[in-house]
Amino acid sequence: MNVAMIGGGFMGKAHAMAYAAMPMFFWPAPAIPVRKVVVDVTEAAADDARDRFGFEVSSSDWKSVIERDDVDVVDIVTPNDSHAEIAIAAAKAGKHIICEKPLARTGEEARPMLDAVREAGVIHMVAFNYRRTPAVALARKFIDEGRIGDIVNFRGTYLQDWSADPDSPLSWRFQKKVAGSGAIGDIGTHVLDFARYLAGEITGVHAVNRTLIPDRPVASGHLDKLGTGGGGAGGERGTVDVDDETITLLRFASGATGSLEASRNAYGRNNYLTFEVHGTKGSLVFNYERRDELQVMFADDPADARGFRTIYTGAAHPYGEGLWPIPALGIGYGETKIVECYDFFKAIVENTQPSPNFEDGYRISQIADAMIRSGENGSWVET
Ligand code: 4PW
Repeated sequence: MNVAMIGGGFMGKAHAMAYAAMPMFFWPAPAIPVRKVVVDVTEAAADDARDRFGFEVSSSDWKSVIERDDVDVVDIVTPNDSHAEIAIAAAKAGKHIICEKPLARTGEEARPMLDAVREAGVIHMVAFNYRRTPAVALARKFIDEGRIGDIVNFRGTYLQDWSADPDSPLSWRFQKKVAGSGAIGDIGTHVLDFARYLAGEITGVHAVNRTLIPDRPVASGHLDKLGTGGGGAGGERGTVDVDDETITLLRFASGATGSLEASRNAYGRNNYLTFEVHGTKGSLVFNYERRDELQVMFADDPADARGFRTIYTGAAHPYGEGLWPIPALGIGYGETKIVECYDFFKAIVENTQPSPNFEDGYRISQIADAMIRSGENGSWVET
């Protein structure tokens, strides 16, 4: 199945690796992803991505690429401001689509993307990859089996420090016209995906949002300087017009309550994506920085054995048939993208919509919008 990947940066590397590796892990593969065309902002950048990521051809013209008869799948790996235009055009061209998260800068921008894929009848996915960590899928399995009873609370975090230094570059992630929002849309949406996947639909939010670092050194070049640390002191600085942290209360349709924290100002927290789910019969705890592990507590354990214990995921757990055979051999970021790729191509072959898809992406963008409104008016906002 021929793939056109639009964008060749940090996430382009992750997606390209997944296309190459997926059949090695899940065999026979539902389909073989062919790295057909890679698109970047200039011919030189596209040629470099072609050679580095193993695509057959390169282009700097995404509009002509998505019309090619030899392209089956369009993979949108560009900054947020171009997701909608590319996705709507790809849907009209009848291509199946995977789009990096967040789906769009706002719910209003996401809605026509959902309408377009529904109208075209294509398969669509939004790349909230972390739910495909086997330990996270195991948590969902235990919840579905009733092992922790009815969910009472969800609390999630996504704390990072790659841009906690005020002299780290002004990534597009800090510019509203490109990103739409800051920590809320870039990392808070991952927590929203966990929350909806594990605890169900969200009906209300009450947010406190902040921009701790009001300006940053202007970055050069088209590639995002994500994670390059400081060093920009003394040069031209640009305004940060989005949030860099949020603490939000959540209400769920089920009656459960919860909280979400997302911050770029958390020195010492590298990729601290966590959840803790409490139910009427037990609890589940996950920390992406220890992603082979799921902490479980089942209240129906014998009284003298009741407490958290650690499950290390392996062959007996979700996706274990394709990943590494021995528990705790190590799930990496790459494996979450490989699993995501497997589920996407399996959905295409079986003609069934995967999750999360553009409907999930639209809902999450709506909830993110509500978090921003709540932060502005200081009250609960229904979603
Ligand atoms: O979704 C991505 C996260 O997994 C973000 O866009 C950047 O990479 C920042 O954190 C990680």
